[in-house]
Amino acid sequence: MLSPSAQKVQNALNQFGVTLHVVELPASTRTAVEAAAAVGCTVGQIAKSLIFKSQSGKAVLVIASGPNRVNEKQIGERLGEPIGKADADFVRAQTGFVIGGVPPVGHANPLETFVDEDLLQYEVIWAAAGTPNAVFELTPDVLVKIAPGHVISVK
Ligand code: 5CA
Repeated sequence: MLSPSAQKVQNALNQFGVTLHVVELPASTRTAVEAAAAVGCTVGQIAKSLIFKSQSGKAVLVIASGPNRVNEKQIGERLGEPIGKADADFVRAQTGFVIGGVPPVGHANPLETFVDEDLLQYEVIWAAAGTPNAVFELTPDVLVKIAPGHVISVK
């Protein structure tokens, strides 16, 4: 049995017609480093779903490889308006999930999305699945399919 938030992500994944399985782990997957340790992959293979807020109040999703620090200036230029960090309440309202569990799909509102090109080098990657203990494994090509957006260098 998945917790309700993890099940919400599983349901969203099911709608894409791909076979992906959310797993809930005893260990924390709240951060990229913890998630990598919990599943036994490199931090680079963790797809972090980061929420930013644009100047006009739009939510922007950047799916970044674990170690990469997002270059907000560059994303802002690409978007056409500056972006900054979002606070926890904004993340919760826009995605329906808490920080540390924000998944790449299944959000409350559709989000303009940028995908880190560094994720494409891996055979498999892992993403958060709704809670700070839930993740799922996928391939980069499936990520780009289910979370369509601009594939760019984010760092
Ligand atoms: N489950 C893991 C691996 S996928 C995960 O969600 N990692 S994460 O990096 O995507 O989520 C944590 C991110 O949330 C941090 O990198 C940071 O950008 C953001 N964050 C953490 N604390 C806060 C906060 N108080 N306010 C806004 N954003 C925060």
